[in-house]
Amino acid sequence: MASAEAHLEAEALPPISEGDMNEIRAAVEKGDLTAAATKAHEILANEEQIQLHIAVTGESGSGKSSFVNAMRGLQDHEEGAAEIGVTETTMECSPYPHPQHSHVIFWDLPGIGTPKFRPDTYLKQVHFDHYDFFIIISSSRFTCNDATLAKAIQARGKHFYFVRSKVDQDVSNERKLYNEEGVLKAKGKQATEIRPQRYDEMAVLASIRQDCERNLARLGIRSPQVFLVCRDDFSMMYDGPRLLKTFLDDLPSEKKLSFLRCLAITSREVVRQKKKELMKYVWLKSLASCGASAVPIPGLSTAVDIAILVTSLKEYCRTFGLSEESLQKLAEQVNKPVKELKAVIKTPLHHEITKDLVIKLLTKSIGSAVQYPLLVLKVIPVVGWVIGSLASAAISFPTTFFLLKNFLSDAAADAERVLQKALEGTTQKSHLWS
Ligand SMILES: Nc1nc2c(ncn2[C@@H]2O[C@H](COP(=O)(O)OP(=O)(O)OP(=O)(O)O)[C@@H](O)[C@H]2O)c(=O)[nH]1
Ligand SMILES: [Mg+2]
Repeated sequence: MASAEAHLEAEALPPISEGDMNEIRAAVEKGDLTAAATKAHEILANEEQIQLHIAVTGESGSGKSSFVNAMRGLQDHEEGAAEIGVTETTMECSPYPHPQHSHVIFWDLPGIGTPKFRPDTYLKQVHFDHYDFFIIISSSRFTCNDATLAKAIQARGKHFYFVRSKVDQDVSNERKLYNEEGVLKAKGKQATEIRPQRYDEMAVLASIRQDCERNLARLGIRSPQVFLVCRDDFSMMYDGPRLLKTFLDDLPSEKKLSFLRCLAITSREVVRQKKKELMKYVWLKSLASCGASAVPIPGLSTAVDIAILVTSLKEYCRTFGLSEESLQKLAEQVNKPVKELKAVIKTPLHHEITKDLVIKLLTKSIGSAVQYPLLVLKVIPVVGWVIGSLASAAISFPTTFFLLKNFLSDAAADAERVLQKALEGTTQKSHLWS
């Protein structure tokens, strides 16, 4: 476990209402720790119920279902994947919850502009209000239907994103015009005037992006932004990482954690963002664990609700891909023995989180709680100082606080090491969001 002191920087608050915060503060000031813990419980339970509905739309055959599968980390052939095909396949709005985080739901919508789904009635037919934001996909130039749809979404005050799919095909087609050394083969005036003499993938991508943006501007979309993706290695390649970051930046703060939970660990930045968001909830979890269900821990002078801690540690493992299933999947993806990935992990895996393990970790973190109680009060905003004045919480609160905080930091560090190991010796680079 990392030292307690190392992680003691002032914590940001989770996105909870002022009313909820005042209720907690008032309960603690009255010395009613049970009421404060019950409120913390309620806030956490509500957070877990937050759903995120993401609509994926666009013309028939543009790659919507493939995109939904990519976002859910599924190959097209895997169980539970959306049906894909070269003929029109998606005829109704189909929900696809993320396999590990079912509160994030991707909606595979039917293509716009087919006889059954006319542009003027489309948004009503697909129940517009249901979605948090829209992704409009095109595999070539965006059409008039796409632009009409974007304007209608914008007029109703929601975000939309233009995604240009199948960019791997364009890159591969363009590459064929160059020889193995990357020198342009085509000699015609047409080819040489519009292409550089040496192959340059970034230039190819920039030109597709500019073409899409120009075409959207012509259709009346102001300052359009287009993201180029392909379904394979979606979150690592082309504009995939930038697209995910943009979704995250645009989401209201109360929905960020839901989205972050389901992001694959593809960069150190993803790990950092997940950790940062989860950290905001640590003090609430600690508070909830001091509530009515807290029971004395044999051998420790503290009473704690162990079940909350078990659930929280399991959540950290799931969010950072530290489970047998996730590691196995990653090992297959990068073609490495799972043993190699596991060798860099220092924290217990998801299935190893038990009541006994938590009691062992509590014993360790009680040392930090005794050693740094004042620091805890300093870094936990709003309620820290009042909690410190309550005898019943004086030890259990900082003890669980340190346990959760340290486990979270260690799990994040493990996730970074696993990522590094997974990418070692491959040509794939971890993309940073920048
Ligand atoms: N090379 C390549 N092919 C893709 C990509 N995305 C989708 N495809 C292929 O494009 C075809 C259509 O993909 P779908 O995902 O079924 O398209 P859709 O928009 O859901 O189609 P409908 O449901 O009929 O409206 C399939 O053959 C996919 O394999 C991609 O990024 N790269
Ligand atoms: Mg489809």
